[in-house]
Amino acid sequence: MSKAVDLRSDTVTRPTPAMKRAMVEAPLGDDVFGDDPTVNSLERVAAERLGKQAALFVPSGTMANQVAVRCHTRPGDLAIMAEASHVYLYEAGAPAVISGVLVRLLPTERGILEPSAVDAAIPSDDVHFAPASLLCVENTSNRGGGSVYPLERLDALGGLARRRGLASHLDGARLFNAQVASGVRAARLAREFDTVSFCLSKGLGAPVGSLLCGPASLVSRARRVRKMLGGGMRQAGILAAAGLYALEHNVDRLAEDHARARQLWAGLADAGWQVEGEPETNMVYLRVDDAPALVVQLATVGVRCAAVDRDRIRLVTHLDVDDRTIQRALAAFTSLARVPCGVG
Ligand code: TLP
Repeated sequence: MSKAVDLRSDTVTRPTPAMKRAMVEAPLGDDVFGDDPTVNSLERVAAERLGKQAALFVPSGTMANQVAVRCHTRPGDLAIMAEASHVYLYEAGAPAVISGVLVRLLPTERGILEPSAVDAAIPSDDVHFAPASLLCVENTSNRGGGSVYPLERLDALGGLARRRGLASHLDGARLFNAQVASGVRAARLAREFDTVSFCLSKGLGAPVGSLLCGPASLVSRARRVRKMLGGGMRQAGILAAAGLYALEHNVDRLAEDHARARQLWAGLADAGWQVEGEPETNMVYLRVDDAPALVVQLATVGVRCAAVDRDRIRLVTHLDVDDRTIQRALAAFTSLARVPCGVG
């Protein structure tokens, strides 16, 4: 049987020969001493691309977010975010453990926070209440379907946080997908936020790494928190080189992933599957009767995907998916249509 089509996540991509060459050829040093030239250039380029003073290279999106939460809060503070947010749902309870913060979760439509709901969730300055010190926003929203925040909404949320005395962090794991989908540059999307993280190891196709970008003073505190968490890496330039390559070559091509997600969505809808809203970026969500059972069945016909709830599966397009693999995935779904686990 030919190789399975892997639509579990855009994290599954493997570096291309050209990216590997850039990694092998990168000048290296010891980044904990601050002298890895390739890490230093990646941090410079990332800060510039995101319109912030400085950036810190970290091993994962989770670490970027959690270092940000730690730098923006004190134990006992309240952090406000969407109930669908990765920082809360998929980071192993880190806000409680690493930062000792309470999390206030807000319901959303497709993961997009309402400024009025955020405003109403900020407690008054009263001795009974945990003081709110941080607002986290996720763009694109993963569980929201890969949805993209309208620029005005981002500006409103960042502005609201500032007015109410909260710091703001943008989880931009897929911010370049948002840039490509909206036509608004990442730096502009992040403008009203104090800090922004983005991942190299998702749609951009690098094997490892994320950046936390923000004011120089915060980034220098973040460097110490990264060390505390064991994220200080030595000849990390070998990884940073992949990131530099990704930023140079793999941003604009995200449009292809978005087009393929729409193609997959339309094909599944035509075949009678209960698809959620039309993809804005690289994710397709389906409602099904029994998601874990369907994932097992799909694996037997050569498609790997993720069950994100009992009744919901996610398919993600990425650098290692081409038009032919979309056709193969659609054929596999069709071969299963109108079986008990699917919704036919
Ligand atoms: N998301 C992963 C899983 O953890 C769910 C995926 O396959 O989508 N922020 C957002 C919005 C993310 O989607 C992710 C990864 C992260 C942060 C964390 O990145 P990593 O996996 O590098 O820690």
